Amino acid sequence: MTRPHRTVHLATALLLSTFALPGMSQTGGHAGHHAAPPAASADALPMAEAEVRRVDTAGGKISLRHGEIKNLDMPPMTMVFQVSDPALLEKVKAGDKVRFTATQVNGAYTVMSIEPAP
Ligand SMILES: [Cu+2]
Repeated sequence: MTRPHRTVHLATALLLSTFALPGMSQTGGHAGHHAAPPAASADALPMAEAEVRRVDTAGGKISLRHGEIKNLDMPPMTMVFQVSDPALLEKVKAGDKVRFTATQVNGAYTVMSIEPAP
């Protein structure tokens, strides 16, 4: 009974080539893919605690002595973060105890939200 088996494979090949054709004919599809917004949203990130060491408003960076960051699998340490919005740096100053969320954006650790600790 090799005949039905071969028929199934032929049908699969036809199906695959049918699905592949529309994608190959789309010349503008690649650029559109890269313009897609990042899946990460600040709302979904867990809050971490930190003390502000230095605020670099001009450079858009902040140095934090932070506690564990669960979503980044990072132990407590002092390090420099990028910020997603320079306006975040206006809310805090060196010495402040803060709560913040962070994630990786294009490989750089980035603060997505920050607020003075209650
Ligand atoms: Cu760190």
